Amino acid sequence: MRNYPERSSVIDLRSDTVTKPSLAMREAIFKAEVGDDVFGDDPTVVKLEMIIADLLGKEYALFVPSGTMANQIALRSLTQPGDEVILEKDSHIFNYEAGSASALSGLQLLPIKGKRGVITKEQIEAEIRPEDIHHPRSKIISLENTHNRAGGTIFPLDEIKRIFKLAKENNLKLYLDGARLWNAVIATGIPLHKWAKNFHSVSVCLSKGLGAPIGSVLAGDEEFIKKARRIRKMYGGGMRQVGIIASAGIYAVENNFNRLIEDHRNAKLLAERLSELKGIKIDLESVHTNIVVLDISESGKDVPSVIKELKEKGVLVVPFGKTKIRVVCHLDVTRDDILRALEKFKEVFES
Ligand code: TLP
Repeated sequence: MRNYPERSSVIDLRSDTVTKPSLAMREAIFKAEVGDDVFGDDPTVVKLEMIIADLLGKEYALFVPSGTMANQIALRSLTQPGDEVILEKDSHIFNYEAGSASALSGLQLLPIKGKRGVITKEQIEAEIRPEDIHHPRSKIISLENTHNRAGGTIFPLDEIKRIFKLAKENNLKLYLDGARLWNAVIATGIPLHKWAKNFHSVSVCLSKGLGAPIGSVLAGDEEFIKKARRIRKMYGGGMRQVGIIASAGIYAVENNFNRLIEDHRNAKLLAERLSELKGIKIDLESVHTNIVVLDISESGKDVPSVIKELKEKGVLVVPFGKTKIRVVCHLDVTRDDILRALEKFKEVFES
């Protein structure tokens, strides 16, 4: 029997989804006013939707259980089976949503390989289908900001503006998976509405860096949200006294948004120090926010055994492909935890 460290001493860097509600957040949950949200009666959900719609500069917003459901509702609301979605090859929708765009909406996905998660207007333009009965109809361009698999990278606003213009000229909808758009805002100082203005619709997640236990919000115009509400019901995402959860989302936006800068500083420190260790390669220029991706192919070690060794020392991380490991900084890891984690990495890579 191995002696694993006590749970409390574990430094969990697997994702920013692992955070637990603080006492203050739980108090907000405790006090939440509720009603049946399928009837539109939950005042706390309505308040959250209004806050997010306002922040994003959109007409309406819709609270949904997860980022995956937000993405899938958006795709379904904007397409017919057989339509095509242009997206980046490493995007969450293409890699981590269990094939649901095809399974639930009958969509064909057209992936384009980007650089640090960024695809250009020219790359997209080359893939837009001409009107022809043989082709699927190009319908949506979907971007991700920040880009998870590229390591939390920021999609430059100028390129987004060019892509938006292209989308309008070709009668396509531009959609943003903004699960971590909050991080892009804090890293650049560009407010949410300035990003969102370039998209037909946007989703943001409350249960990543912001630290709420559950929930995402989808935003757009009245017609889109009306359709999205129907699809949410179809997908089983219509929830009842869900102000209980929305209250945590409101608390998260009000209290945990500005502090994301701390996660970015921790990620930078971690990336710089880890890149000095033998056999670890990190693209330091891609460390824009709270995520660090380590390439260990030159260490002579394999990913599963590094993960196991780190786990035995009380540090949790996830595999990110055959030779890579992802490390994510968040609300529940302090600078001190980061320094302790660095010591453990040192023991694994320099022993
Ligand atoms: N990402 C998770 C895993 O699914 C990989 C993580 O740990 O990072 N969009 C983006 C950009 C995401 O990173 C995620 C979650 C989602 C959507 C989906 O959110 P949930 O998990 O709420 O369905």
